[in-house]
Order: sequence, then C-alpha cells, then structure tokens
Amino acid sequence: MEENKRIRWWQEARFGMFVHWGLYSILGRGEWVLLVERIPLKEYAKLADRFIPPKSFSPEQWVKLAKESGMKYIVLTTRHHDGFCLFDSKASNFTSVKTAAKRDFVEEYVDACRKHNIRVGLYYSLLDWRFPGYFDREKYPESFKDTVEQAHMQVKELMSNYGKIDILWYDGGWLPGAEKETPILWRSKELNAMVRKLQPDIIINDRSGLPEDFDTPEQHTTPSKRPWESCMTIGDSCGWGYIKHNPNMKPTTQLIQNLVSCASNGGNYLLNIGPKPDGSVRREELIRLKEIGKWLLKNGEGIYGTERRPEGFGLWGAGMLGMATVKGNRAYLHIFRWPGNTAVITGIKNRVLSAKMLASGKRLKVKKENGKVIIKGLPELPPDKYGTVIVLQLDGKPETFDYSRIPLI
Ligand code: FHN
Repeated sequence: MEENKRIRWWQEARFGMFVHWGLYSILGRGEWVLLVERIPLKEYAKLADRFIPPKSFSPEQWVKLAKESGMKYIVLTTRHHDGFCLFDSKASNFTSVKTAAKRDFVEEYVDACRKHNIRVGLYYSLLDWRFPGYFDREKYPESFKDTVEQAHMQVKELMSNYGKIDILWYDGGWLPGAEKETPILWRSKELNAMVRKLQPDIIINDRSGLPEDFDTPEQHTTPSKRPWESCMTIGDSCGWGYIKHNPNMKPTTQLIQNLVSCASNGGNYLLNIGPKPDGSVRREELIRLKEIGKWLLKNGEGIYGTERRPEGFGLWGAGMLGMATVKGNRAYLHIFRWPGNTAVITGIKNRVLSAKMLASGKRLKVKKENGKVIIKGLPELPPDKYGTVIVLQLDGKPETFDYSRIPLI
C-alpha cells in the first residue's frame, strides 16, 4: 500500500486509548513495581496465581469506553517489561493462558475491537526484566540471545495469530550502555521486515531503535516533523499501570487542550488508562473520558481529519484565547479563554468568508480589519466550559500572516 495511504486513517483518527494492564495491576503501585522494589522474580511470578479477572469482565468494556470517549483506536500492553503475556505463547509459560486466568486477553480484545469497528494496536515490550542478559549482555550472553529470540518469536505470534493488526507499538527497546547498536542488538530490521510481511498495512512506532512510521513523545505534546503521537497518563506520575492512591489527576480541561494541541500540530493523542486487576476502569478515569467523549460529539469536526496547521497560523490571537486546527479551507478556533462578546484573531492571511459556532451552528458576524479577524456577537460567557469552537470558512488553504516585524500604528 502507498506509504501515506497506509498511515492516513491513523492521522485522521487523532485520538486513541492506551491500556496498561497486567500482573502489576494487582499491587496497585504502577507497572515498574517489579524493578523499582526489586521484588524477587519467583515472588513476583506468584502474582499470576492471583490474576483471575472475573468472568463478567471482558475487554469489550474498554472498547465500548474508547468509543464513548471518541477514541478511534486502542493500544493494549500485550506484554510489559515484567514479561507477563496477555496472550498464548509457545515461547513462554508466563502467560495469562497458562496460569490461573486461563484466558487469552489479546484474542478477546482484538475480537471486541473488530466488533465495534475500533482499530487494533498491540504494545509489546522488547525487554523482559526476567532475563539477566538484559541487564548485562557481556556477563550473560546466552540469556541476552534468549531474550532477543523470545521477542522475535512472540512478535511473530502476535502478528500471525490474531488477524489484521493496525498498529505495532514497541516499547522497552533501550539496552543499558547501547545507543546506535540498539537496532542491531534486537535485529530490528529483520524483525520489522517480518512484521510487514505478515501485516502489510500495519504502522509501527519508533521504539525498536528504528524510526519506522511515527514518533512517540511521552508525557508531553511537543510536535515532531514526522508523523507523531503523544502518549500520556491521566495521573501526574509516570505510572501507567493501576496506581491505587493517586489523588492528582489531570482535569478534563487540560486533557482536551492536550488533544487540541496535538491535532493543531498534526499529531495524535494516546491517552492512557490503568485498569484495576479485575479489568474495571477507575472512576476518575471514567468520568474524564466520558466528558471528553461528550465534548467530541459536539466538536469532533475540529479534531478528526484535521491537518498540521501552517506555523504561526492563528497564533497571534488564538494563541492567547486558545489554539487553531485546520482542515481544507476551514479553520477551527478552539477558544479556551473566553474573550466576551468580541474575539480578535490575528495571524490569518486569508479572507474569511463566514464564521459560525461549531456546536450550535449559530452564524456569527465576522470582518477583516487591518489584517485582523474580528468576530462579533459572541455570548458574554463561554458556552462550553471545556472549550468553544468557532469555524471560519476561508477563501483557500489556511495561510499565516506574521506580525512580528510590523510596528503598532
Ligand atoms: O517504561 C515504559 C512505561 O512503563 C510505559 O509503558 C511507557 C508508555 O509509553 N513507556 C515506557 C517508558 O518510555
């Protein structure tokens, strides 16, 4: 398939759900608990006897939540750094199929995504902390060879046993003391060639040590020149798996602004949930995701399918008030800091043919004066507490007007 056609659906989607779920969810202290607390491997492995999500739980619940939240794809941790697989594997006994749960959660998840027309992403951690060779390749060369071998076998299983997979989201490709040799050590070229042979339409992230299809800034929304996706937790820390006691959650307003910021700069937003061991999603995450979903029902046109806006477009003005996204001959002004009856936007070179409120469809008076776009007749108070979108119909593709060297009159 033609390169940009392969990734187009994903760039149009703009919003996805990340799910971190595994044995660590039982302890409720994040997905790094095994390493951070240096829990003996045998002791940690016993968690598998307690990982028995109830029959009433189905990954379909996450899929339905993603849909309700306006997300178009999901990325599930099929295996995190602790090595525990949520799928059946000939390369390991440390899986949810061969231990107490006796369930292939990847299969259940993929089926549910298909049923609800959500694109399927699989996260796979190349590194596995159970192998001493990961920590010290020189001292334990055989073990390092085994971990690489295991990764190749398991990625092959994931790419072969579950039908069409849309995204392969590698993680944990880093190796102590290695930089440029990372892809050589993982044999990433060979690995990804195998992936693309089995899944010709797949898109692959940049964490196998090779750039592949897209970049993955983490916990921030700084844009990349290439296709990019910002992954982020709702909680404040870098804990992605379930954390039992974390009162500091980003408010919905901030999450929506992050999504707009990504879309405005041509990127995606992959927002994480860390379900409890029984698979249920904590209330704080549920509330926020559903609020975003409601906002997107009214304002999604200004997010889905938007393109990277020209540098500086709408920034002189919308930068103070909010952010602009663009699509075709339209600009969407996402107003977060409401100006009252009149909004003045600078930095738009085009002629503006019309303006309306996106959610209500209400037509607005708009004129261009001394290069400024002036929108009148707005309500005194913000119509939407999370952000109101004004659509401008332009006379052509959005173009920037740079005021930085023009003195005030
Ligand atoms: O170490 C992981 C972390 O646990 C989490 O999975 C994130 C998600 O992008 N990735 C790693 C850190 O970069």
